[in-house]
Amino acid sequence: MTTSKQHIAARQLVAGLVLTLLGATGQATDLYGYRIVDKKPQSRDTFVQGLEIVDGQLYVSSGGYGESRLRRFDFASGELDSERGVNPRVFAEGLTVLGDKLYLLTWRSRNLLVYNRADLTPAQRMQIPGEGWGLTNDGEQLIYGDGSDRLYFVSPGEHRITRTLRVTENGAPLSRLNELEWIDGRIWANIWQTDRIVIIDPADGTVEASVDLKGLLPVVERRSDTDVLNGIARNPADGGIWVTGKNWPWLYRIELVPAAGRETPADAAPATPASAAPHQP
Ligand SMILES: [Ca+2]
Repeated sequence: MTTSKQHIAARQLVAGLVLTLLGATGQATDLYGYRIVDKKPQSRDTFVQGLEIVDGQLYVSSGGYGESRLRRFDFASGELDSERGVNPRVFAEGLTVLGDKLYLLTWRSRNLLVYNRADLTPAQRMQIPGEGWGLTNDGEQLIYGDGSDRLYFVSPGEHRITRTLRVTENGAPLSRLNELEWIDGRIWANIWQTDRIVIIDPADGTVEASVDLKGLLPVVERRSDTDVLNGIARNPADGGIWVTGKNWPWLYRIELVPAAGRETPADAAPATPASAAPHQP
């Protein structure tokens, strides 16, 4: 065999192996783009860490030391319903509402803060072993991430981690999982410092789909403190999917559009241009 033929044969062998692996694991990721179908204004001082819509109300947590807060709005009108500051030594992260409680993660305080949903008064706190990033729930358990490729399921009644899920994309660990949303039996996750959302099978941690949101916030709308895409909320009333970013002026309602034949997810979604602001998850 000539050298060139050997190269071709080797390439065919590798391609065959890749196809075999994809076929065997069923991990060919579906790729999506997006279409904007609606938008609502958001205060530009909102360093979005948690976003959720429950019973017609939008819950937003905003991060920063000395600036962290929890806000609740009437989603239809956009009117502020309630606001609560957080201990200035705490950096607020993701939030979720489950039953009559609201849960708020902290970045490095090793605490999950629990509030009474009715009036947003503090109720109790749960310890977590490490950092806190994104938070959602599946109707029974809390699900949070710590910036790694792991998601933790927490029993709110027992105050303990019941399960750890390793998230993989095409067989490789996928880390920097940030804001989360439980949608139709799947976990949607922002990937920190990218314009990408992934859709995860909670049974085995496999990334089933990748959504490229590049260009969602127009360049002309960006300012020096505009930070990365972060925040996913499904409106249970109509199934609408809303996304936003840190210090973005808009919440966008999007629909997914299949992006067949696009480049690989890693190439398709480069990070949003870095802003002057320090980056925190
Ligand atoms: Ca969310």
